[in-house]
Amino acid sequence: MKKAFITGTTGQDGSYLAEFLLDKGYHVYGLTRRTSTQSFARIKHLIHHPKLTLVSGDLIDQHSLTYAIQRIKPDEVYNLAAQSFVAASWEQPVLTGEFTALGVTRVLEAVRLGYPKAKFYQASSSEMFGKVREVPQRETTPFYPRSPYGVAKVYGHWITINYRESFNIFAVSGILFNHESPRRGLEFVTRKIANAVARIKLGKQQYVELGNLESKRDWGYARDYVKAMWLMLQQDKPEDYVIATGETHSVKEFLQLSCQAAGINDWHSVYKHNPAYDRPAEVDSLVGDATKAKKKLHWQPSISFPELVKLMVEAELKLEAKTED
Ligand code: NAP
Ligand code: G4F
Repeated sequence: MKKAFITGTTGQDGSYLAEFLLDKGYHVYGLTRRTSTQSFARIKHLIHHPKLTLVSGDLIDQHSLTYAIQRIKPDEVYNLAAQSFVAASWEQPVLTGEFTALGVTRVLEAVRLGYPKAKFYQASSSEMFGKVREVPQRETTPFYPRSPYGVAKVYGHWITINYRESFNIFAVSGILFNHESPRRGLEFVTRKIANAVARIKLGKQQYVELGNLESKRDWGYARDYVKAMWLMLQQDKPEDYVIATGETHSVKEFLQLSCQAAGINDWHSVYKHNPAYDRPAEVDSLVGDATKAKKKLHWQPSISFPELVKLMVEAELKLEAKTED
């Protein structure tokens, strides 16, 4: 039986990846950090699974990581944990650097010292392309990060490559473009819109306050993207891959389609601009070229942009209909 160690198990991607690997018969060890209230909402349906073991630790605590990997001897390590909210990275730049940048080195050190045979996956991000140098962005496109988060991810990306080249560790970096789902945190724009639109439809809220409606993202479905992570670790050679849909859409389009899916005729009537959500430096437009992943991993997205929006709005309508404020 294969063993996988996931950091960030309680997050959007970690929860889908845990499900995916458990379905494949893996024993999954999920790192969780100690908090005064538990953050298990996304994995509550898996908690009693006989092949899921939760392991206590933190990206900031080297010993907890090294000890876990030494003990578990995992075949695969997925480093998904991070301070992942771009807007918060200007408010907490040092913490973002600690978790999102140095945290990667700590997990790599844990692999190097604890079990160097483990294959390692790093959750890199299209946010590294920032002020884009090329359209569409591919594996060879130079980076120009625009936030402390993006800068931290560039560090994580290069330290992964460095451990591959220095210590011969099977370490890969997946450069994933935005991927969304009903499990997305409420602070991210897609879930924020889907949830607000559902609440407006049900009479629980009047409007949604947003920042820049013109920025564009290459939005895919999170379930598809965790499969790509696994595929990268099943290859003979460790290589880095871009994972994206190849389509870009604006925040405005997301809002329009969400209103349509909820049966709200005029999106202008439910929207207000709030400059508090504008960013000190914006990533205006991202669109990825996943040709390499399609050729070598035989990976492709399973749903379209309108299907993703509909899926998210329908999930919020269900959720909000059964939740009281
Ligand atoms: P997410 O929902 O915000 O999950 C982040 C996870 O990291 C949570 O489980 C969180 O634990 C954990 N975490 C944060 N700080 C930690 C620490 N110090 N020690 C241990 N665990 C810690 O993020 P996601 O959307 O699933 O993304 C997964 C990874 O992919 C992240 O690295 C993100 O930066 C990257 N990424 C995401 C996207 C995207 O579109 N989703 C695109 C490219 C790259 P708690 O539950 O305790 O907070
Ligand atoms: O949903 P967002 O916060 O995601 P962002 O910044 O693209 O980051 C996400 O994707 C990255 C991959 O490219 C990941 F690495 C990262 O971890 C995260 O998952 O914002 C998307 C866009 C931005 O341009 C933002 O300015 O939406 C714009 N936006 C407009 N109004 C808003 C809002 N974003 C948020 N969060 N909230 C708003 O009210």
